[in-house]
Amino acid sequence: MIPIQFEDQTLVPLLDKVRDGERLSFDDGLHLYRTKDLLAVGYLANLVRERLQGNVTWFNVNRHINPTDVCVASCRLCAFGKGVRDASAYTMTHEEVWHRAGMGWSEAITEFHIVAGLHPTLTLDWYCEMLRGLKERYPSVHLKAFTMVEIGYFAQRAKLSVRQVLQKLKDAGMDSLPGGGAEVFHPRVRRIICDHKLTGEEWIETARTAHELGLHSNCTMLYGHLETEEDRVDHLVRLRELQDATKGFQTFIPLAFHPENTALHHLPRTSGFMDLRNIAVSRLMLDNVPHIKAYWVMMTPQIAQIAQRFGADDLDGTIIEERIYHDAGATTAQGMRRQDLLRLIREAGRDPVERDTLYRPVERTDEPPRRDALTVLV
Ligand code: V47
Repeated sequence: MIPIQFEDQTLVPLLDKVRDGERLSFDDGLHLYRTKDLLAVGYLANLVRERLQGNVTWFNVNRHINPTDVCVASCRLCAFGKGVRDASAYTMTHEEVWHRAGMGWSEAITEFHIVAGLHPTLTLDWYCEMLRGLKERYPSVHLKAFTMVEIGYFAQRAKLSVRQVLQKLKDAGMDSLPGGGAEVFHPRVRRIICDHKLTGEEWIETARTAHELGLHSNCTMLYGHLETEEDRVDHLVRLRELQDATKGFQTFIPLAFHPENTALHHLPRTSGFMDLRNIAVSRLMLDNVPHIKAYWVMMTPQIAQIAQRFGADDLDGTIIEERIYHDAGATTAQGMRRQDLLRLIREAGRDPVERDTLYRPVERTDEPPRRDALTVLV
């Protein structure tokens, strides 16, 4: 074995644990957040990443759709949600959603990522109809739709249980759920950044129910606002506990807080150091979650590329049109071409593999793209 020289020698016991595949403790997590030796943390995370995923970096060809930005929650962390009477707010019709879904490059999209504000009058039936219409028009496209927060809100409005809501959406075509809305579970932080959202426990229980119904989901953590290092480790440990029970999480996405146009605009943006550390620590703490996603819109393509050597094994995605981060001041592009994703991944020395939402490799041939995914595209 090649001898490793860590600048921070106190990390050597963690190297032994990681090499032995031993689970890291809460205190180990804190240690990883507090050391200045980022390269050592990255080295450890890379060991786990390569053990789980080899040299592969996964990417996908997807489109984000945000049917409405009207939101009753008015979270301090958010720049996307608008009041129902706000002149700049929008709500798409079903036809607009279906049409927008088909706009983009001439590439066969495998996933629609659908997230919206908590709209006070749109009904559960409206969302089910929207999903059915998407499935009818784009039958091969996976519908990754609605955060746990939206699910909780639908249940409250429709006076149904979370399980009933999830079942109805599943029957209408929802294939899996994205990981948003988790923020940081600790109630002290939640009270300040998103006081009208469901609690951390409710987020966990909603995810548990989704997994019990056979729906996969992702999970996230929003960092770089008012949370402490303990809050972050606590968040990761709680996700790890649920994953032990359900195995339903596919990927974890650390999300860097963007303060512009939010009620927390006085806070500084996260640094590259912090972004890479969160990728690495999550890879090390979430030993049972198969993938760690570097979301380039949020962390820039440059950092997302380096993240492929700090624990990440996924680079999401073509996206095409992004609103949540751009409303909060993101200066990254709206979308990325497939060939640019390939270039970024290859330059990082990784082998790009296109995936669908469930991490099955997607075969591309030189034949024309599938018609069913491209009715409006070409
Ligand atoms: O839930 C909102 C966060 C999330 C801000 O599952 C903000 O594959 C930073 O969850 N600054 C939505 N973050 C994005 C999300 C996501 C993204 C990419 C892939 C997947 C996936 C999920 O963005 C929200 C919230 O946590 N957010 N406002 C802000 N100002």
